[in-house]
Amino acid sequence: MKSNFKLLLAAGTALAVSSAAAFAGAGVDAIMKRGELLCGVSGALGGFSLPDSKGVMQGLDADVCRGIAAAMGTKVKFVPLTAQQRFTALQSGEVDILSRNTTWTLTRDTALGLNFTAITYYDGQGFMVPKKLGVKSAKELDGATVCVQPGTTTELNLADYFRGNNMKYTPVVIEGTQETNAAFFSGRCDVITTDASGLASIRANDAPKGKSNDYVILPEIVSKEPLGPVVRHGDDQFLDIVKWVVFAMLEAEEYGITQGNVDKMAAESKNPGIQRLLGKTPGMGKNLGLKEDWAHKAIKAVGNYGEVWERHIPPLGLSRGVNKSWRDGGLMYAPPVR
Ligand SMILES: N[C@@H](CCC(=O)N[C@@H](CS)C(=O)NCC(=O)O)C(=O)O
Repeated sequence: MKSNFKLLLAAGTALAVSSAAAFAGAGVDAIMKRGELLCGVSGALGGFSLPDSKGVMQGLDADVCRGIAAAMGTKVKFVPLTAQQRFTALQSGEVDILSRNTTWTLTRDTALGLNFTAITYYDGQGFMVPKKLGVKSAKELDGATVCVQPGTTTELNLADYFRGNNMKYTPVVIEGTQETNAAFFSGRCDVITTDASGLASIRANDAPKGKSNDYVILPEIVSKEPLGPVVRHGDDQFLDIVKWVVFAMLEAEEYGITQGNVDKMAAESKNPGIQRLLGKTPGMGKNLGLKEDWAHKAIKAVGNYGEVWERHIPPLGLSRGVNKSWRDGGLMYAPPVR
């Protein structure tokens, strides 16, 4: 029995290795042939991905995909996915990439057959309660009913936090942001928990009209939630492209290259780093298997990382904090484009 299992395992590994080799670049080829990047988003989270009144997907996660598509010279199509659906959708090829407030963890990066690429938002999990409960700290939540979404790190951290603090809670597990928020705002649970950015978004966008100040986000941040785009195992070229488009957006901010001045910078700048980034000095594009103006196109489409951030996140009432560039004391740091 045991040796059979080992054999099966070996066969499985061999298959995985050979299919990975066969698929090198396959994702990129498919995207290029289709002329469209299929980007899995939440679609229900203001600031990250939410359609505007014209039906155009807006937000930081959406713009990351727009930047990647621009660098590849393709269109982009957004596919809204719940937390529960997202990994299967990526594994099955329904989408090419997830840019969907998704936390980088070891298990997701390995056992799920996925590759995290870069961190586009440093976050952490928090709790929100109605002000009228008079709760000031998460330590006072013993016995609470907590609304939480399935298939999230949130669910796991919640269990860890309450166990670690010797507190009890009753989870109310509901799939889908709108459904979860509705449950919270109608009083089906005392507390809602998710990424702090998600809480700010829910308070700003989903609270009953004029009532957002009736809800408070408690001061405790109980986990690390590094959020960023995810791709499938097996296409290193696509992994590189996604990673380096994000890094290019960060590096553009370091150089002061913006959506407004990128053409002028490309034409006039004598800075060797800028010339390399914007393809004036060739080589970077070739290394990625893209045209030399890949980063120029991405910045032209959405701006640098700071511009994307400023466009979408301040309306949630959040300040840049650790998501500032390392030059301003934050954690956003890109390896050099060279
Ligand atoms: N970052 C966490 C949580 C992400 C998450 O899915 N959060 C919820 C609440 S903000 C969400 O986006 N739900 C949208 C949906 O399921 O439609 C994770 O990767 O597991």
